[in-house]
Amino acid sequence: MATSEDIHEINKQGSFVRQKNRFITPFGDELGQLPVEAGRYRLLWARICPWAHRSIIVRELLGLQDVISVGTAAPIRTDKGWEFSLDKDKVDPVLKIQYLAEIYEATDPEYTGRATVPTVVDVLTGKVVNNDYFKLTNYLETSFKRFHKAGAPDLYPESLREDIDTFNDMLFHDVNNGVYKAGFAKSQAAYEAAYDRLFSRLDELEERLSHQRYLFGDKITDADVRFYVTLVRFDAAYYSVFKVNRNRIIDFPNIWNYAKDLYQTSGFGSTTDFESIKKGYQLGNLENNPYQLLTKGPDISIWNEPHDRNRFDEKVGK
Ligand SMILES: N[C@@H](CCC(=O)N[C@@H](CS)C(=O)NCC(=O)O)C(=O)O
Repeated sequence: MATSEDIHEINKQGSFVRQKNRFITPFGDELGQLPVEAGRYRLLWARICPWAHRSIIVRELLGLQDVISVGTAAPIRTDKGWEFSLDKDKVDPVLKIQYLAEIYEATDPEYTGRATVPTVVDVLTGKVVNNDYFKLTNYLETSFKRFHKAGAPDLYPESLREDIDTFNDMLFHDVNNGVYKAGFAKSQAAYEAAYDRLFSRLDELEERLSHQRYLFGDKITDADVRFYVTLVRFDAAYYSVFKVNRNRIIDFPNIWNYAKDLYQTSGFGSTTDFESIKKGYQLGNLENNPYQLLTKGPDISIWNEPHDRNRFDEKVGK
């Protein structure tokens, strides 16, 4: 099993710094871009991973399941990294690899970074073409538009793109990655700074969601997908494992109902696996959990309880 030392870069102040993505060529129709074709790419993920979960949700919402195939690694990273041990003979049936690292090695033997999910592989060449988790959902929303199902939501409307980008940037630093900054901090000051920032952002978002159903009004956007993947991991993992315990998500009335609303929306709950999330975060780090105990709670059945977010529809007379 990997230790946190292998993978987490820490700066002089004891703060966690995330590695840069290596494969960042965009998808598109211009020269030098990755050609947008159906059946050409395979998206590799692990159910624990919030960065990968985003793309999986967007793929579902947009109806791209037959356009981009998916390979799923087991939730607990091994010493050799992500392993396709959920598959028959522990091998991804399409790429015929046991470990994700094998495809990075085959793509670039000089690559010294980590093999991370999400990873997009070109099945034609068997090479990694993109692991840009930050932009991947945007490519699915824009470059893959011609393959969207009829009636697919516009998750990245042109008129809102700038605002969504600014929001997503804040969300990344303070919330999505904020929980990791608190959890991986190696100094009290770095931990507290991340903790304070995270909860002050959550307080702001609680307020924002008190007067509209979703982050950008009455329709789901890319920003909601990004917020959801952190929310759904919070009480089951981050609250205890990353020590972000001022309060739980279920203690914020608006955020909690919003999270349930999304969970109960097709594509969100169906791709959420609490068992994998708990295992991945709680058992994935031997140093912090030497006896490998898995928490019995929290009760996840409450995610299916009714939410109150329809109240906004009534307001606009729908
Ligand atoms: N590629 C990004 C984000 C994706 C990411 O962190 N994925 C995690 C799982 S949630 C991963 O694959 N980690 C494997 C590793 O760190 O070796 C990064 O390296 O920071």
